[in-house]
Amino acid sequence: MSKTIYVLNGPNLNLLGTREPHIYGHATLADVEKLCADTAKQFGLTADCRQSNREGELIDFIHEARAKAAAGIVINAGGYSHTSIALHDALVAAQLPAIDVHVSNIHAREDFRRHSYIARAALGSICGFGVDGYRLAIMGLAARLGAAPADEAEDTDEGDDAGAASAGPLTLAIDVQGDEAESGADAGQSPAAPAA
Ligand code: DHK
Repeated sequence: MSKTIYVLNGPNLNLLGTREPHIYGHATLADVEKLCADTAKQFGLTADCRQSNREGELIDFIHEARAKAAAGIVINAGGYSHTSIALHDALVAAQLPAIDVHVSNIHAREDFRRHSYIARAALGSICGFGVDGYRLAIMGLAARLGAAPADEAEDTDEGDDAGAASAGPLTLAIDVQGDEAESGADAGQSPAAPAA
């Protein structure tokens, strides 16, 4: 299995840190990409981070993830989340576990932000946790993939692994996934299956 997670950011997310900081916070896209790389590394995974302001290029990234049989996709499609049937279709075609991420709480904002085409093609959605949502998305994917935290798997005490993700939530995520018979997490759906 590939150990690469594609982390895709859509339009205007290159402006993170300076764009409406009261909504999107002060962390930059570079901060987000480092957070993703550090979190993925904790699970023995690699984050391949891309950003584009163009819908077609985002679709090409999803096709690339499909062609390379990536482990999964974390995607914040920005404004395209609310408009793009083409991105939805690309994710369905990819048949990879995908997580729909939004920095802001899209349900507490304008009505037009409340619907996400991406969410319909995703394993799950995370919004409202600021850029920490990317970390939570990777943790969720790792749990679904059965990827153990590197410090548990290798029992090492590496100083540089003491990044944003702490042992407690990681352990919880793995425990939840391990209890899937009761939680219904695999209730007959493929990982990328749209919600009913
Ligand atoms: C980012 C955007 O650019 C908006 O168009 C979405 C999303 C919300 C976010 O919260 O990350 O509506």
